[in-house]
Amino acid sequence: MQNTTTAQAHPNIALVKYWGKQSKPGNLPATPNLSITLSNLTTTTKIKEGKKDAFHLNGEQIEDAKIERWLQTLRSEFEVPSLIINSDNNFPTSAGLASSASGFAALITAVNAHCDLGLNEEMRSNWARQGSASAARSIHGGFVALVPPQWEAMRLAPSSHWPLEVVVAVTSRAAKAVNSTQGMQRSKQTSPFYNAWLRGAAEDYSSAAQAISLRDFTQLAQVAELSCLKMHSLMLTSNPTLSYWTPASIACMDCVRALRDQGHQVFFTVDAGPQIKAVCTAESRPAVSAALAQVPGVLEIIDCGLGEGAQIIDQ
Ligand code: 2P0
Repeated sequence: MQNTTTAQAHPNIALVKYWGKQSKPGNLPATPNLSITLSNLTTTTKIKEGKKDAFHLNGEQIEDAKIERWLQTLRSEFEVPSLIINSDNNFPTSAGLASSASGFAALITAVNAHCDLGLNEEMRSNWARQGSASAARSIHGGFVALVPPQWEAMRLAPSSHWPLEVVVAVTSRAAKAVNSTQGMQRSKQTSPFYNAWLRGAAEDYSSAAQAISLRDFTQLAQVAELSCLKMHSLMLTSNPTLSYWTPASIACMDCVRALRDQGHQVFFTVDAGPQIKAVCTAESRPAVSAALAQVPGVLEIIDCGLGEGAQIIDQ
């Protein structure tokens, strides 16, 4: 075993959303979902052995029940010593930028290498999913699907297949009040639209997968925006309501629609937070970045390409 092992992973953005879990164990999504892995936004996780487990996030030691439970489950199958984990994000944490996705993907990748667990990509994806379902997708780069029956993420296509770009408009850096796990549970229990959401997901997934395979931007834009807005309808109709948007989030969506009316290839997606992700072609990216930067309330613009999967960078 080595002294320190460092892994990196990128967040991913779902184009067909996951919002709701199956009742069985294993942290299994209720619906098929599909994402793109980003570049530029990065989680770097270093691990080494210690006398007891300790977790530092962005330089501060914190207690994280999710990570503790996850380590306990991992230790029920493997010999894993006490670990000092240092995880740093170069982007806002817990603010709808999928820091738990890149976090668990980097963590299982680091632990696997450090403790020589012998996990292949499918197995790492399986373990990442048990920490956070969206993390299963960040094991891979490019276009990624998380689908039944295995619920281990698989790469649909590499980044080179269709080098889309993503402009992230940050409208708030505050951590969200209700985390995704609690939010999903609330939506499942209380939203009158939950069953309709389940019924529509397979069709949305197939349509998005086909659009990616054909590089059909118009079809992908239509299905991805619809999946996003259906998910936010579930959120808004949960009781108590889950309202993740700021006024600037809505203004950014209008801005993206206006850009599309001007002929740009761009669509938006929004996760459990107030940031807008505008997915676009390389040709439209400068206009999209410039227009979103002008929207009142936008604090920062982050331009990303499509990124690679989780990997060891130092051991
Ligand atoms: C997604 N999100 O598909 C959706 C869209 C947020 C909105 O997956 O309970 O942190 O840890 O499995 O993976 C965020 O949920 O939830 C998420 P858990 P996770 O990207």
